[in-house]
Amino acid sequence: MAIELYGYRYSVYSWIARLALHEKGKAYDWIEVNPFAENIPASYLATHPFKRVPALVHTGFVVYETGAITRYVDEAFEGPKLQPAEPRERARCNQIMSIADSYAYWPLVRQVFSHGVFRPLTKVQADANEFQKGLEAAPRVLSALEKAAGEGQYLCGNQPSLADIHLAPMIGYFVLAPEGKTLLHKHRRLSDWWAGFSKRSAFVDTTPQLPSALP
Ligand SMILES: N[C@@H](CCC(=O)N[C@@H](CS)C(=O)NCC(=O)O)C(=O)O
Repeated sequence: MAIELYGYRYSVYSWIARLALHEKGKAYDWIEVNPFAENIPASYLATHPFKRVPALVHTGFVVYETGAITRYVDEAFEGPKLQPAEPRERARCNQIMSIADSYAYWPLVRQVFSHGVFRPLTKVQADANEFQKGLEAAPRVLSALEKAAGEGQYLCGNQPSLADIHLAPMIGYFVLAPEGKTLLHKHRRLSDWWAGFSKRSAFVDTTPQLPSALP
């Protein structure tokens, strides 16, 4: 059963979708789409009317929105279960995914990583004010995640779940800024989780290769 994943190599949400497929052990074809480009193919715009990535196509079934994709991957295919069955653990898993989308993505990725790491690397004008705003917003997000995380090896117990898969790429980009790493290390649970999860082969294998610094 062919799976096609449309994504952009540096996109954190595409990374989440790839990570879910790797954790599930499902092979897929990768189709590169840069959502920031001006010439996005019309066929992709028909697939994703909001011009974002990723989108997944599985034997004619199209799904976009990363949480919907990863839940579909978990529920449609054989492999390790990536969502807790127990209602409270499952609610916690969904809560962490939603915190990541609603409160972590913008400051951690679009402000700290983009303006502190990616733009300087690619010689695109960075805004120090945006970077600072991200650093100021991050502690509240990290404290909330620290509180939501359980005491198991992973965020929701002792098995990896979609909560880990949703949050880890965002933290992965955030800690590339030394200031981000310092803030993460103020949180014991999150630091311990990060030290373990970031070594998983699915995570290492899907980590985007950032462009090397341009002269
Ligand atoms: N709600 C979407 C968000 C996806 C998203 O924002 N993707 C970013 C890349 S990480 C994107 O396509 N950005 C293009 C833009 O902002 O124009 C999801 O869950 O998939």
